[in-house]
Amino acid sequence: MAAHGRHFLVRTAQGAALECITRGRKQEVVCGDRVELSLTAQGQGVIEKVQPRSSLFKRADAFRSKPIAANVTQVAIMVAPRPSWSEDLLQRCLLAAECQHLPTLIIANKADLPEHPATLETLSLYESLGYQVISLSAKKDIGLLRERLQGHLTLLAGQSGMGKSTLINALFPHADARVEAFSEALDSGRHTTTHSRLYRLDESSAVIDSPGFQEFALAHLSRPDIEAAMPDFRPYLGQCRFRDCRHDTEPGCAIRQAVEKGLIAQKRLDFFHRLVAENSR
Ligand SMILES: Nc1nc2c(ncn2[C@@H]2O[C@H](COP(=O)(O)OP(=O)(O)O)[C@@H](O)[C@H]2O)c(=O)[nH]1
Ligand SMILES: [Mg+2]
Ligand SMILES: [Zn+2]
Repeated sequence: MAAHGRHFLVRTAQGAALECITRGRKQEVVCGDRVELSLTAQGQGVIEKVQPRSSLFKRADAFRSKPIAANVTQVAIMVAPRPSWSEDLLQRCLLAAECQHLPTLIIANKADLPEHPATLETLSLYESLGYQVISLSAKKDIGLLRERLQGHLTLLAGQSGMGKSTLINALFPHADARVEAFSEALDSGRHTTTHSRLYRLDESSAVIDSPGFQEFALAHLSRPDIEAAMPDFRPYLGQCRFRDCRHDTEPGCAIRQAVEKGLIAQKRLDFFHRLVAENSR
């Protein structure tokens, strides 16, 4: 239910919340994991084993992998006009979800602000790629979102300040007091969420609130991984003259031709080149 460093809160089969630790440093446990426990004499839980995962949403820099949530079945990415949101970060989250074959939902929050239409305008490109956009105001009305969460373990991702915690509060006004206390101890008085935390809607639906991030490296992805995770590139893959085409200055590049014809947005090709350059440093 909650993960912070080596401290965890685990919901047991009986529905109780148990404070747990892991045995070794090597063992990586993240929010959403299903685990096997043992109890110490003091009644504390020790995580012995992590069950195989159906998905692992993660980022990674050149040095280490940073898992964010396990077993999620969809990723909701929240953006909002104030503070300004990063289109580059949105694209990275969408790509990370595609790599795990996870459906996504883009939540355009703060619909009450006058800059909201401009946000929707920017998001129309992603809608045209097949990504779903839901427009709402977490402060006023979460609209149809609740039904979109049914039957899913949803990861709520986004930069800090977008309104993730506000949405969580609207969805879960009666959070478990014991879990809250544990969570507050982890955040140690800070106003921002510093750890991931799972909130249960019902037996088959839950949402994981993750700490906001300002960067999202995807160093574990190769050029073919990145290409395959871009739905607008897919129809043209394998059609370039050279099999190892970088879609840069090579003659007979099907991707570049699609950009010239307006079938792929220039900023998507720029995004692709940015990621590939980062990963080959
Ligand atoms: N105008 C407006 N402000 C919002 C809305 N949702 C959240 N906020 C504000 O945005 C700020 C950041 O919200 P928070 O939930 O802490 O964002 P988080 O960092 O993503 O968890 C707070 O001041 C919220 O009151 C909304 O729908 N409309
Ligand atoms: Mg927050
Ligand atoms: Zn090419």
